[in-house]
Amino acid sequence: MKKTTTKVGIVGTGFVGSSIAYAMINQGITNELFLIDVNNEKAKGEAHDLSDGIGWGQTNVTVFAGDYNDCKDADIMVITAGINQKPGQSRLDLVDTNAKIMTDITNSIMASGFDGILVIASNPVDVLTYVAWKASGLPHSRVIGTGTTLDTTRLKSAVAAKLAVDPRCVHGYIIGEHGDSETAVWSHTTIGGKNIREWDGITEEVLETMYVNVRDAAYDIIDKKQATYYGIGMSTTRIVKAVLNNEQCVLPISAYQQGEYGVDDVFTGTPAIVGQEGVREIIALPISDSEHKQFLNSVDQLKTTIRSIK
Ligand code: 6V0
Repeated sequence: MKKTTTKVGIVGTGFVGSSIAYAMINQGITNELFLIDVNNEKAKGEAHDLSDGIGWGQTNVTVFAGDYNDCKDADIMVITAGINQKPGQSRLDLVDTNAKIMTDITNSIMASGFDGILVIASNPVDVLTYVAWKASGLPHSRVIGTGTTLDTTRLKSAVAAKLAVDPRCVHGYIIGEHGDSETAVWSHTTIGGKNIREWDGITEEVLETMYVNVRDAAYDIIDKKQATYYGIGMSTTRIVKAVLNNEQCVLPISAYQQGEYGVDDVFTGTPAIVGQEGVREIIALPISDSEHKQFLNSVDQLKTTIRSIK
């Protein structure tokens, strides 16, 4: 009989993990949600607090603090554990500490007999998705990094504010590293089917300012409130929903590249079709030469970082 209930686990219940849990509960996308953290008291406290809201939620959700045995029959495991950026730190600065944490956690998840989809949010996310894939032994289609989903929704918001339209009506992507070398695909950014460069008030300077503000958004937010979490909470929830509902939806996730953009053996942000089997296929956008050059530079940085892991 087809399974009708869904079970999702989150490892790491800090700012990001608890924000993902909160967004998931509010959108009522799973029946069961369990939380794991090296600090078990924190996981228990978050589970209790989140459970207290279910009476006013969309749907009944069982929320509890679990352990790695609970991963065995989970549909999706989301990993958010690790250190976050401190003011002035780049995402790539976190790699050595977080690669070790990612390997340990992935090994523990897989030891349970887990046979679902991994969704990685910890930074540097493209590099750690590669690390998790290697450690898991899963097909690359079942390991998804949050990639540039957050950057892309930031781009939608920036364009929407400039043109006074709904962010959901802005179609475009940030691709490449979720980080300092990311690329805005202006050549395929449209609002109502009209390319952004054809809108009144849009100049190359305006586009560059929007790009820089999107790229540097995390630095700005971290300066002001020490961490970023609501945006990634909603972005990760969007990916989890696409998998659980078998949406075959196009999302700019970190996916394993096999030549689509002239690069291979790296996970990075590109639009891809996502459903219950994970990543069905990457969409190879016909990006401009300058966008492609920037994307290749981004991939070089990711590969160098992967090679540097101690
Ligand atoms: P946080 O609030 O410090 O939470 C991290 C949590 O991980 C803590 O509760 C730790 O106890 C836990 N933890 C650490 N090691 C382990 C372990 N071995 N097993 C289980 N739990 C462990 O950090 P925050 O939640 O702010 O950030 C988490 C990660 O998400 C960082 O790497 C961030 O850089 C990253 N982000 C990723 C984003 C994205 O777009 N992908 C966006 C924002 C942050």
